[in-house]
Amino acid sequence: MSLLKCGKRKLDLHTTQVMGILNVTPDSFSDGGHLYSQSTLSLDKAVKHAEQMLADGASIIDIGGESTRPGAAEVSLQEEMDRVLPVLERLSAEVDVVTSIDTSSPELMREAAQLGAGIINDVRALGREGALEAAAATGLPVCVMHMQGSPATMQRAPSYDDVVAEVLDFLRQQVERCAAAGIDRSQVIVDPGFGFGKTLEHNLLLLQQMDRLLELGVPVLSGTSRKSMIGNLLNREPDQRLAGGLATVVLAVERGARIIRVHDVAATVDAVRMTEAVLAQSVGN
Ligand code: 7PM
Repeated sequence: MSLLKCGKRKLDLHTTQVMGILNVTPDSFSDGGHLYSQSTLSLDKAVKHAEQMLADGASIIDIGGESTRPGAAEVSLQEEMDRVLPVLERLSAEVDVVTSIDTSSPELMREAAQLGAGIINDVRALGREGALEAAAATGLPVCVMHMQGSPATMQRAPSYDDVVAEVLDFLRQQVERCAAAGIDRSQVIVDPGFGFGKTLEHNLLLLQQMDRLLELGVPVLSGTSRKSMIGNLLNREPDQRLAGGLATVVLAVERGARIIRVHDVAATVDAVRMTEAVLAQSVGN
């Protein structure tokens, strides 16, 4: 369960790893006349951001080109590819780090693997037509996440009888489905999907009982960074959610999460190291 084979690189999950979020947003400077519709300027900025996160202690850079914000419209495949692939190409050539690709598109999974991606991270748990087969064909580790509904509608009326049991059942089924498709169990990561079709109470309960996901025997990823579960509880805007977010990081690490997905890498790495030191300390002199 503890060594991920991310293409050319390996990732040791004996200790908790921090995944830095690299958002690649639409580019207002694009002239549309290039192979990829992104300017050198925005590419340079993305590479610099990734390098900073690496210097701050991230071991994975998560590249996402599709906004999965509640209520967001879906972006076209071409748009998503135009945002993600140039950045991935630059990072593969210039930065020594494992990249993960936040996508549900089988076409992008295949292209990204060709360009050196290390992990496939799919908030739709390989649910799109052809996604499971595409992910399996890459031979890369996959992160499967729980979501109730779709990004467009998921926050309208989230409802569960027992949210922890239902998320656990779903993730168990996804591990089996991946294994049946030829993805080694040791290369599957599960994620409860904070904020994806969950009320504040659902999110708090999932974090409180995150250790129940460990029975699946695969690494758990936790992504709470700047999310509304923090904002709603503390009444804070996204740029004021770091302290609340760090509290969730400490709790997730204590409950056995092995990958922490965040915007604020430096502060998170400190919180993770501190938490792990306390957990590892044994009685002595
Ligand atoms: C707008 C709203 C943009 C929400 C982006 C988001 C997760 C993820 C995201 C997660 C995994 C965000 C989300 N969240 N992948 N991708 N787990 N595995 O807040 O929780 O970053 S996108």
